[in-house]
Amino acid sequence: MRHRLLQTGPLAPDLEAQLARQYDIHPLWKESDPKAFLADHGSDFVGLVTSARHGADAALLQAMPALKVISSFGVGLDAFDLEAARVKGIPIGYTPDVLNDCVADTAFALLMDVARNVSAADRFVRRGDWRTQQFPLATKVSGKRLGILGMGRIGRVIARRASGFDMELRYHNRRQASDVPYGYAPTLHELAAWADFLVIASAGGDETRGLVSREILDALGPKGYLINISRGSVTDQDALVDALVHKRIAGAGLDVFTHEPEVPEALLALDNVVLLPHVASNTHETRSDMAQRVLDNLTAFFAGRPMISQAL
Ligand code: 8YV
Repeated sequence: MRHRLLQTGPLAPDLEAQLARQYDIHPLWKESDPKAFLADHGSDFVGLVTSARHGADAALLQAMPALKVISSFGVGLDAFDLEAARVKGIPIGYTPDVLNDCVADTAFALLMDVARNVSAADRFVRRGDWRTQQFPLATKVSGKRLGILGMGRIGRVIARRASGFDMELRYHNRRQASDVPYGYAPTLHELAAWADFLVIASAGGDETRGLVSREILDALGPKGYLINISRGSVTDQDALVDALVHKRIAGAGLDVFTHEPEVPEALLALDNVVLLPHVASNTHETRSDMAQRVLDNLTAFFAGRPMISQAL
């Protein structure tokens, strides 16, 4: 008998095909009234397949009394009610590590782009402005100071990339990490005041909400750049927009926003901002590795083994 799983939202076609081969899986988002469906059938499912984007809230967990396991596509856990899952003793499989390289690469793509005006220069050429104008000077990256908020798995890979650019590096984290050689800034304010580039690589969720506030942006200052490949929630987005519009910081490279896919209108007109549609992990290679981890976590759980990457 195949295990019955519930799926919260669409996933890559290959992953969906694999899941359908191995499990009796039901697409919740295709139901016209998902709440009513859960009330009638929630107890049929032993597993939940979801993603960092869709997560699982307390209401969903409550509606699935037979639930034994969650397998999530993505590393972020901010869309999960972790306490509700913990109380119910439901382990959450997720996909850390396999996306570190691509997310770190994207941090550097944004950093290089916003400092050297790559996207803005591309727009300049396409508009035909090269024929009549000189493109303005940009900001040097090599040898500059890189501050990283969050020295976790992804922060560490960003730090390694920085050595190729001969950058000076410091970080701020809840706790100082004993196993990295970089300077520790005891406060985020200190880090921002020191850095030329501040990269947000911390987790999202309540613990980091609004950490990059107006005061932090002002500490970063008119020559400083902010890069965010984590979650929009880590910044006070209104304060960030205000700082960018009034040039109280030099620029920003943003892969994430507070209410995706909404992007503040004021940012669209700014040449000192690079905007990406939350694509840091979106490469064929990494998405395939993440999909495999979703499957491997489930296989391990149903074989009675610990999942490969288990958050709870
Ligand atoms: C995904 C992410 O794009 O893994 C995460 O936490 O934010 C991204 O890799 C996406 O959230 C998957 O749903």
